[in-house]
Amino acid sequence: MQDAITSVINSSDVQGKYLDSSAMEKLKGYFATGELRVRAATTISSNAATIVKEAVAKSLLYTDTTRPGGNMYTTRRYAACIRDMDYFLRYATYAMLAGDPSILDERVLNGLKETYNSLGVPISRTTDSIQSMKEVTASLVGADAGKEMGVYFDYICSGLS
Ligand code: CYC
Repeated sequence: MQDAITSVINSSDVQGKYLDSSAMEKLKGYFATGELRVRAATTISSNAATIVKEAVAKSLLYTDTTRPGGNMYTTRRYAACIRDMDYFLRYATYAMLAGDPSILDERVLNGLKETYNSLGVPISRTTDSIQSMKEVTASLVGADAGKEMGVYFDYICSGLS
């Protein structure tokens, strides 16, 4: 896992250089948004269940996915789906705090598309539900932090597509 600081330092290190002005600008941007990130993570962690619940209501409930024959049908599968959404929210929050998406590649996306395909989990429904979490989260944490979280929700969606 990397974060905004280690990724800037690593890329200077491979070139054997001190941080140049563009690297410094990246760091400044990260530090300037530090409080925003921490505040958003606090709000998200105390509202995680509500965020998932509202996103399910917006994108999955009463669709063919929850009806007999749908991938969320039976409580076992419904629970697996809610759990996956909670994973996406939690890991997107970690990535937003770190200012770097690498944790998503390593711990969420690695092999996920293949797993979903083999279990018949519909990818487009999954990305719809992630987009709904993005909207619900933005309405809770405000536009600036919502935009920052959006980067990582979108990253998960592109990794699945
Ligand atoms: C299943 N989701 C799974 C499985 C994995 C993950 C590995 C197979 C094993 C299991 O059932 O637990 C995902 N596991 C993860 C992730 C991590 C991990 C991301 C990283 C922390 O350790 N079905 C739908 C919805 C969608 C859904 C659209 C929810 C958004 O129709 C999810 N995932 C879903 C379902 C299953 C599943 C229903 C169970 C499928 C089955 O067993 O038939």
